[in-house]
Amino acid sequence: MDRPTEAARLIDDLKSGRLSRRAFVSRASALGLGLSTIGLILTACGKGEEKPAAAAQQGEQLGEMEKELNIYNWSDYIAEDTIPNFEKEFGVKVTYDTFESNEEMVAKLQAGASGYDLVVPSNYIVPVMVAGGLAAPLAKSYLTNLGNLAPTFVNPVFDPGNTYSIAYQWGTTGYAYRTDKIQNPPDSWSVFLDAKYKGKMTQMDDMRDVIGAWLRYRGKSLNSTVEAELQAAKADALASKKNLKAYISAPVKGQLVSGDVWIAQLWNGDTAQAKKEQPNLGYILPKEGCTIWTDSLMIPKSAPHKRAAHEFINYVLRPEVGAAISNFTGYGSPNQASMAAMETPVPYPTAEEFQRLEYPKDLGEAGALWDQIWTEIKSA
Ligand code: SPD
Repeated sequence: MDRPTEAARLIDDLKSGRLSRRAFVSRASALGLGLSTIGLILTACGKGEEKPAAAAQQGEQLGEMEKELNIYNWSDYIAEDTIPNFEKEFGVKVTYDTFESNEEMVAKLQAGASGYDLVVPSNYIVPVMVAGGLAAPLAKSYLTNLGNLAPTFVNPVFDPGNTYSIAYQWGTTGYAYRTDKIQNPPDSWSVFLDAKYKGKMTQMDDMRDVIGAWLRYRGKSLNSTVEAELQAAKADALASKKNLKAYISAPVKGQLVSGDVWIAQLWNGDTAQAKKEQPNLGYILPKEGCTIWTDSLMIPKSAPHKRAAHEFINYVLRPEVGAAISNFTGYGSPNQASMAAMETPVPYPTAEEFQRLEYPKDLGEAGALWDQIWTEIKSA
């Protein structure tokens, strides 16, 4: 069979459902079709592809689609049209709240009666939520677009088999700086110890990011549970605190844009968002290393609208929806079918870059010591 005929047959098989989207990507690539062409075909064939009720297998029936959905997500972490388009297509009213840290989100769920149907934890907090009985297992037969995930995000170590979570976005925690104020920015966490920028710098309001940065500064793992290493990180954090304007996470973007802050420990995507308003912004991954993380969609055990939550996850897994989210957030998409439709795809780190990056893990019993040290830093 010649190439055009074979390509046409693959498209027919994809449309009819004889071929999964993942199998289509693999066979179309083998046929020599480029990623952008494959992306366009997937996008075109994606329209009207949802067959949710029919897709559910025995034992995974979630009942009728509910009319409401309550989402709890990080701030500035979704495209402007993601929710309105979902509401229109599925006839569901979405209530959307935001949080600024994993710990804030988990505390809300632990308090009970949150009413949330979807939350977005980072790597290390997923097993904590599962162990704490806060997560509902996913009914995979409703997730017909799961094949769009890039292999790196399938079966993650923090959630074997994707039993409870599906990757949403990924990114890094380095620091943003004003290129018009700082000509030769140091590529080290030591910048926060430099009194030259006193009052013009911030670090994140996040225990894992701040203590983790100081651990890496001393050549240690950002998942350290060794008391002496954590005490050294605390000493560095206290020394740098004298130079900080505040511990502040995503909301620092406004201060970077205005020039009230020149250097801010921050995530890559939030920096990219601020750069749309303030072009004089750069982003650095310090030479000592920093965090790479994945945030995932997860359904709380107490979620009142589990069917709608599954439909939303499946919707986000569409190539065009995933691409629109990353186009807004500036973060990497775990959806390989979205890459072709992204304005500026964020490439997954190379092996060389990975030598400076580390995923945060569950700290186990040492979590209590981290909490205590963070309280001491914040209250000093
Ligand atoms: N504005 C959204 C940022 C999401 C960052 N989540 C990951 C945090 C890891 N510590």
